[in-house]
Amino acid sequence: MRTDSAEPVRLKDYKAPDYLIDAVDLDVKLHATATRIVSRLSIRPNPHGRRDAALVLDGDGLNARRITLDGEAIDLDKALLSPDQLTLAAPPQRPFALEIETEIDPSANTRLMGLYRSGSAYCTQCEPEGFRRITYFLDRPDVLSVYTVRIEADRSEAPLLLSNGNLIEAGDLEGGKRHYAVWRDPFPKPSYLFALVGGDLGSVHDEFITKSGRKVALGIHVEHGKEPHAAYAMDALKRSMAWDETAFGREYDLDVFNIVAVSDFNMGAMENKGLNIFNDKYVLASPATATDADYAHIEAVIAHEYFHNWTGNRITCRDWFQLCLKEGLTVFRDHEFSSDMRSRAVHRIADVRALRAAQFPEDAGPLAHNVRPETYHEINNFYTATIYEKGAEVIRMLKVLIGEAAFARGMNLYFDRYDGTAATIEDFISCFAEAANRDLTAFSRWYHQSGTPLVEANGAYDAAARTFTLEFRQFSKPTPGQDHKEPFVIPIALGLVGRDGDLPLKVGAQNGASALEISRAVFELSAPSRKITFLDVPSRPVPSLLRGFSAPVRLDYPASEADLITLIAHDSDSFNRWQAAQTYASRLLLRSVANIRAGGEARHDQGFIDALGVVLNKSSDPAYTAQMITLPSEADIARDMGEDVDPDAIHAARDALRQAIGKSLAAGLLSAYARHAENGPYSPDAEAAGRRALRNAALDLYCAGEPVEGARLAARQFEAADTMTNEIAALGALAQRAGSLREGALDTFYRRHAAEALVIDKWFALQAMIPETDTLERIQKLMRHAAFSLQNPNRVRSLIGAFATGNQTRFNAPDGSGYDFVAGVVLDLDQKNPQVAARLLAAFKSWRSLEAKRRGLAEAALRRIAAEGALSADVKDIVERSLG
Ligand code: 0A1
Ligand code: ZN
Repeated sequence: MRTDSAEPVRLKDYKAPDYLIDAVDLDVKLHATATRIVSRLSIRPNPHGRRDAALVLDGDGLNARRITLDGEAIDLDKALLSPDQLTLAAPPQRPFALEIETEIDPSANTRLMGLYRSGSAYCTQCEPEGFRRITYFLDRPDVLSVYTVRIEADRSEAPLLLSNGNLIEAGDLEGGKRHYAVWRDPFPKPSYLFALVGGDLGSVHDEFITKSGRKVALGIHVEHGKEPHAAYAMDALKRSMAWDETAFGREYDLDVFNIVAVSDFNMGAMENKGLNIFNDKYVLASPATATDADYAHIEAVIAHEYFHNWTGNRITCRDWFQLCLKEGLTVFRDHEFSSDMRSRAVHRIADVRALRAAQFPEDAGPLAHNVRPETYHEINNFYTATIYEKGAEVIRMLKVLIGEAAFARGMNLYFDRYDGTAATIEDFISCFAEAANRDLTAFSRWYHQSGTPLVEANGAYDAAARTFTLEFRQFSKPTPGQDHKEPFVIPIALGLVGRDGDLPLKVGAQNGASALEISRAVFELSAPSRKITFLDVPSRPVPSLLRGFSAPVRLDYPASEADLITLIAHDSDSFNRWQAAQTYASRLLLRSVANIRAGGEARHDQGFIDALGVVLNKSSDPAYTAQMITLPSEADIARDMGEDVDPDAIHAARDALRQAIGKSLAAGLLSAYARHAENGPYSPDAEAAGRRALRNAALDLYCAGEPVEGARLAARQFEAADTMTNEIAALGALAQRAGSLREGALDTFYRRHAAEALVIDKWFALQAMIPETDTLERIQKLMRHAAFSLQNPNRVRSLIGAFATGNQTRFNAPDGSGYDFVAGVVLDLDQKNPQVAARLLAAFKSWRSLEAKRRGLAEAALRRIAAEGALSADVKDIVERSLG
């Protein structure tokens, strides 16, 4: 196993490569246990590198059988060769050809990096450092090469042979028993974008005509029999291609675009040039097997990988410190796409919920890191919510600050100037500075400083002067390695809400603020504190701050409960109407938590419940209403507490509020449930999905308030459901209460769907999240279930991942049993798949914010892992940073 080197990789040590590899010819003979790879590299000294430097190629567990330099064999005993490196001490200082033959065992590759098998298919995953598990190479993103790939295999085992680019030749061998295909990708690319697939898969074909009239053959390749389940992905792909042409002016550039879905994949999907490889969870969908959320994820991930063709592939990253250059930007682009395809308001709420759930805790704990990190031990561990989601938020802020037109000019400049190169964040930002004619140095701190800033705001109304003054202060706590922070540039979109809606914003040159500082209703907080005074304000307004969540910060404004009710009812900004309801609920819940911990009861607040009742009855946009009536999650409340977190008290407080809402609004919930019944054939579109979302959110609350009646309703829905959305929602409602109804429904669900692995993942996850004391025992039993396997990342995530991240009370069980269990699985899994093990371990990221007893138990579990002798680099990095 590759273990950690003591020294981290540092951004400041970046040096251009000493050699370049212009062309790579790969000859791959697929074999289950002994795949032969002959790699012919056209190498030349880099004019920008050091002369006479040694050539050091990366490997990872390799074994070279033969090496030649310009046709001359190199004595393997004399070459500086190890499984992890191939060194030519004095390579020619002119172009030369190096040929290397390696043999690898894809069936033994349980790390799912490099060439591995998923079922009987062969596939690859090379980002970030998987290519070196196939052959020795300069496995770094700033070495761009043109690849020609010949693949040979038994026809019966692998009738389908794919690689990047366009197919240039194919044919039979040995009378048709074997065959081969040659693929050529004319676009120079880094090794992490290389891909190869061989297998017996079912294919769906379509085509797309680009805006300049070029025909692109589209193929999606899935397990035989699942072809109809690829239709939605194909539709999403065509919409993505069209959208990138209109929204960003980006056209597809090859004659073919292939997507392959596999069931064993460490992440969501991978953007290999012209040959995206997907976790099948993000391709396969049918109404009976996929929820509306699954459809939305498929649309988003298909788009994300496709959009990488420009942001990631045509313009790639100079080094892995620049990961957010492609990931943050591509997430920004896929968010925009989904917002255009669906309701922008609802989408924004979902994105912010996800950001706060995954990124805020990361930024507040020991794993906090910059959007553009400066050191790493293991790059696999930097595919994080900070790089992806916060990276996207930073770009969104940039757009808010400089405006749409300058932003579009900056993007075009970036595409024009950096196409075909491996770029940096500085390159990217320079395009917007130029386009907007503005110094973005201070703004760039978002890339260089970690942690979520807190913005405190206060408002004062002066009735005599008819002015309203807002004062903002920003605070940033120290994060690992960063004790002091410079102020961030925080765009605060805002409005003042009066009795009849938004008031006009008039700003005077007072208190150091000038009219210029608020353009397009966006206030730029770029200093530790600033004031702004609004003029001609007829009566005390309610400020609506951080509209649309214009910056990834925590906002603290002492709005009264009456103010929050005003915002819920009248704010023109749909995000802030939702935010006001969340803020109200969160305050209420935090007070309940304090009461419960002091031996008292949960708090009751009819004013809040009535406000929700009004929202529910008005309900012109069901998807939005569903978001409005969904309370902050237990993890949200824990995050709002920040420290001394007691998950049991949080659960009790939230449960009590759900019960109170369910009881008090029972009639309204039932009526919303009835009004939003299915009214036609299934469609996954946002409108129909929104109706189901509201109906199921209403069912959930109704079950909390009226458990007996609710269970009856849920059971009826469970029996009658012909969509997975309705079926799993009913099962979730039934799972709220222990007893034979729940167990019977779980059995029925398993029998109905035993053949559908992705649905069985849901069955595992739902049980893992039951907040009851015997859940851990249930999970241990499920780990022995025939359908469970530690080898399959989706299974691990569905059972163990769902427990560690979706079951706050049981993962954080007061006796430490949840921590011990997850730590044990991490250690087992580390032997097979370190990357997935390390991700699971990151569930401990908020351990320091727990109350003292749990904190001690979580720390002990982490220390036990740290004390293990043979940890992978991945797990070692996470455990050391977690304890650091
Ligand atoms: N670039 C992919 C994500 C990805 C990253 C690493 C992987 O394996 C270690 C796989 C996929 C994306 O952003 O979609
Ligand atoms: Zn990506």
